[in-house]
Amino acid sequence: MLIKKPQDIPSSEITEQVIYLERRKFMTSSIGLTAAATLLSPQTSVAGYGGKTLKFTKDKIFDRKEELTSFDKISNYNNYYEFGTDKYSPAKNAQALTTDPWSIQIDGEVEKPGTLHLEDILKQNPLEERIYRLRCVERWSMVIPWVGFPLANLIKQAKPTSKAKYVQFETLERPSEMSGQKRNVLPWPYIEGLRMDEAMNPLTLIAVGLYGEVLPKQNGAPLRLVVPWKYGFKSIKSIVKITFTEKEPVSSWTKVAPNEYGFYSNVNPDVEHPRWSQRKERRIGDFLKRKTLSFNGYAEQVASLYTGMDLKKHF
Ligand SMILES: Nc1nc2c(c(=O)[nH]1)N[C@H]1C(S)=C(S)[C@@H](COP(=O)(O)O)O[C@H]1N2
Ligand SMILES: [Mo]
Repeated sequence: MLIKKPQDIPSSEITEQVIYLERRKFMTSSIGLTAAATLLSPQTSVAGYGGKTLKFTKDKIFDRKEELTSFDKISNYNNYYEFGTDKYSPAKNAQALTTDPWSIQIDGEVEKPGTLHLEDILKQNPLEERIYRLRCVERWSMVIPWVGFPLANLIKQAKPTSKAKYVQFETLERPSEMSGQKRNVLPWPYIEGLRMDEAMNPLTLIAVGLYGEVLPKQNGAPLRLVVPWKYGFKSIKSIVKITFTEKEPVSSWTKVAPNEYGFYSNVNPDVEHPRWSQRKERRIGDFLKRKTLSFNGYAEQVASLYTGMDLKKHF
């Protein structure tokens, strides 16, 4: 479904497509991927994964020229409470999740509610690579080469009504496969939300891949949200439902601790988390901390969404 073998791809598409492998061209078939990976230092940003390869274009605008976090770190240091509350459990426990077949329910204030199958979503939404920083509220960050498509495309296809002011997202609830859901650490299913203009912003991505390959389960397969100017918890994983609403959604984190996790959750070094300062962060792999940037460095693209709002109040 996601995958086309090279022989299935018409030559016209081959000239258009930019495969992630371009970046690691030096690792050609003469030297096996695993063998090559072991020759490189742990700091080198390459995938060593062998997952199914995706077909996508690459937008130069989003190549930040920052060192990418390695595939190994991105896929072994995760927050995904459905699979355990520590960072190392999801890589192990998420493998139990069935991600195929997968469908998403679209409902609420839309002209075209219904159930969309992942295959159809992917047929209608061409993929591109976006390199984004992810800043977790817990003060660590990564630079991640996602593969996905703008959420705006999907929203336009659903045709929201004039009453649709917000978008609510829901993760799968399946305790038989999601072992963490047997504990009440969060209200399940995991819920997140965006204001309509945030959801429509061209930066807002639905990711289905990482390092050119199908998203690992621990990173939210088969599809997850990525909102790079907000704290990581906004980027909800394994989405099964998108609801358009008139009222502001209440996220799982807001339900648990409204004083710590507000609706907006913009990366803002000037607003302290009640238990710690947000001025600095540690890029995974670095020893020294770095300054956290306003809107995680995306102020130019998104600051105007919040003109006139007091972001200390609307944290
Ligand atoms: N369904 C779901 N989505 C989730 C979470 C979660 O626990 N459950 N954790 C969030 C948090 S706190 C972060 S920092 C990011 C981490 O994404 P990553 O593991 O791909 O880096 O996922 C977010 N999405
Ligand atoms: Mo997070």
